[in-house]
Amino acid sequence: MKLSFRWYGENDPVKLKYIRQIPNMRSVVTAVYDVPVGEVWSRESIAKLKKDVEESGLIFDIVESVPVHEDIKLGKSTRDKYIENYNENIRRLAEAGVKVICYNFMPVFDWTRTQLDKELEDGSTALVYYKDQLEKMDPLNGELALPGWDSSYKKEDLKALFEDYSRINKEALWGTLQYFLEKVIPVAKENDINMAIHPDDPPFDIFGLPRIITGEANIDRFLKLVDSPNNGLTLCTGSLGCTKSNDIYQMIDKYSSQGRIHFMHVRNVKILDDGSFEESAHFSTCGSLDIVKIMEILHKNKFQGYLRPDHGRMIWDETGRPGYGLYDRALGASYITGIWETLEKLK
Ligand code: DNO
Repeated sequence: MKLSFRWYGENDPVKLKYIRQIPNMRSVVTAVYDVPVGEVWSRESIAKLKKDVEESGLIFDIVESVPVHEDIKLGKSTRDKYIENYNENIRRLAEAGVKVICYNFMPVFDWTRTQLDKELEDGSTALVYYKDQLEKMDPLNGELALPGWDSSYKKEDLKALFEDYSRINKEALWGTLQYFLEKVIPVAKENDINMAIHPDDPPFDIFGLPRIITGEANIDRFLKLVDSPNNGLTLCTGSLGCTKSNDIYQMIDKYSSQGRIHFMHVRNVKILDDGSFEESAHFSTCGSLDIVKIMEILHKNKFQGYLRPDHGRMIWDETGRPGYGLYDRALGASYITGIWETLEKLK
């Protein structure tokens, strides 16, 4: 397992030197943030990231995310230009030593939560998804801003995008995904890069927008669209595991034994009776997922990919980007490292 930590670049209050001080830390997961979605990343920006990360004593070899332009998902006539830009990003990142690229294929919005600062029993705050709150959210008013969302959309852009998506169904989205993969995976292969799609979070339709990377049957279908090891997964335990309809352990076992998981996002969630969920500390008894069991499965299957602790709570009065503070993610990293070390020693 290659332990890694997400970093949002030089404006991130979590400094690289703090990340370096987390025991067993290896790689920094980051991206170029100064370029609009769909454009080519400059070699200078990529080189700067690499330099910053390496100077702090860490490795720059995994990127999250190279986002996919909506025209590609919608199958618009402009998609070929954006796919060529995407392929150019793959080539440039490979030149810089990157081995894995994480991306997603969620229409319009990336991960969605309904509240960013829900106070838990212990006084920490966490990201939550409450069904009743979601019903009251209006994505079209342009005022919602979640940490994972592209904030460059204006009200009019969102309206136009929703209209575009109202004209395509899930099968059409599968078709545009296949088209994208058929053009991108050969370039990834030539450049020795593993592509790792992130599942939809949460793994069901929201705001009437279609979502397809949601569970085992669909992931089986996804992996066959282009049946190559370069076409793989970011397996996010919190995304797929926030609904009881997914057997997260069975999925991790199956896809890691097939060598198709290139990146693990490990986080715990507490599933509530009505299907809502709260993000919790990584420790198993804090949420509904058995993190030890997850690590045991990966260990049994000799997982050698990248793994990062995913969202953390805000603890010890830390402020900053919700889900991406230092302290709770560092606790998560240490917990995961402890489990892995124990499994290694008990071998
Ligand atoms: C959430 C993240 C996602 C992920 C993208 C990948 O915290 O895991 O935003 O980076 O979906 O494209």
